[in-house]
Amino acid sequence: MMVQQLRQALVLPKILTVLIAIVAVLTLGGYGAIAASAPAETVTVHLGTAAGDLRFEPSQMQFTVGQRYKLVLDNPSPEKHYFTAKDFADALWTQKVQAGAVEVKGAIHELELKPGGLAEWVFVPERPGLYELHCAIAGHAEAGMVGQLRVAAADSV
Ligand SMILES: [Cu+2]
Repeated sequence: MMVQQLRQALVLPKILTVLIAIVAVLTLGGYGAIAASAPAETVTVHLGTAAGDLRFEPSQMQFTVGQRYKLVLDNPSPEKHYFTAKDFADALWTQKVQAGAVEVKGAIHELELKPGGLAEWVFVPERPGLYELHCAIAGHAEAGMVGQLRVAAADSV
């Protein structure tokens, strides 16, 4: 009887310690995962249309300083297009550009998308302003393949 009580007295704290450790690992792991995938707002822009129209859809985009964005660019049209917005690109911090199995880190100014192409540009705007966007293929901007990227100042809370 005495031995059994002694065993229980020794085993219970061990079980509690293991349970506390498991809870701690799960909690810390959960917070870590949340931090790694901090909320990025997804904005999708089509370069051209399936019918071959020379325009961006949408052609007006709105961003806010300090917010993390995932700009999804695709090309549903039968020809290649550019997403050219150099001043906009200079006013933000690029985390990465992902296309297929390749991830590019660092500054970027212009992306070329072939028909059916898809790229994800993850960035954080740093400076407010109104920036121009155009397709750099000869004649496309003139035909209407232009847009505006507006970056608003962060809410002063
Ligand atoms: Cu174009």
